[in-house]
Amino acid sequence: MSEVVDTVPAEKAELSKAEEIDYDTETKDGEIAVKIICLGDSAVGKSKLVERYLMDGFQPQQLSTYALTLYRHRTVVDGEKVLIDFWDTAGQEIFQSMHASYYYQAHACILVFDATRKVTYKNLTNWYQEMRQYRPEIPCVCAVNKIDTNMEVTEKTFNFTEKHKVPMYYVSASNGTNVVKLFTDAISMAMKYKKNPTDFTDLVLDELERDEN
Ligand SMILES: Nc1nc2c(ncn2[C@@H]2O[C@H](COP(=O)(O)OP(=O)(O)O)[C@@H](O)[C@H]2O)c(=O)[nH]1
Ligand SMILES: [Mg+2]
Repeated sequence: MSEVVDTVPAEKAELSKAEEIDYDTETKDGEIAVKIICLGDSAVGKSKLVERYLMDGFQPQQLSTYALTLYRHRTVVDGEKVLIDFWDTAGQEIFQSMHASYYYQAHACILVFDATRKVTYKNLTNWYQEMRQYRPEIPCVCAVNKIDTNMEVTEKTFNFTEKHKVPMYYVSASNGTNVVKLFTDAISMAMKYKKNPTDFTDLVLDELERDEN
């Protein structure tokens, strides 16, 4: 993990700034700050999807500490200024588990699997369960990616959707199908959640912190 630190010294100053965001509050510019995490097996297309959504001019930042990549995006939704940090894994997913800090303060989750590799669908359940341990209430969407190589998959329904009440999006990072829809929905859900958090764990932690002070 520390290899990453050594390869991007020039970006370090930026990184510490990025790390300092408290996603539970507004930014100093009065933006709503939301954190959206991407989860799924290695090579399902998580990074390509974010890059496709953000298109060009994007300089992802390697966050050294947790082996992750941060994509910071600013936009306006319904007249409100929003800062969105998409957190993307940078290799740690091969261990089938992410560090707790990856989940910390996340407002929404995008789960991704690969239409050409069944095992990546099977593993969704593990990712989902791990995420729920840390974030019991956050909205979650699911993307079956690479439909450009397997169009038949779009005829299928998935038990996962029913079971966990997670909407499914049939997408392709390669040709762009449904990518904007996936991300704009995830952003609006994250904003909704932030404005009206029902996350019991958060409330409990807040209470505990208050007691300590
Ligand atoms: N055909 C096709 N290939 C894709 C698509 N999205 C990603 N890939 C390929 O899948 C591989 C893994 O993508 P990447 O974004 O690095 O996966 P990650 O490990 O989940 O971040 C790369 O070779 C991509 O070019 C897609 O929608 N269609
Ligand atoms: Mg990646």
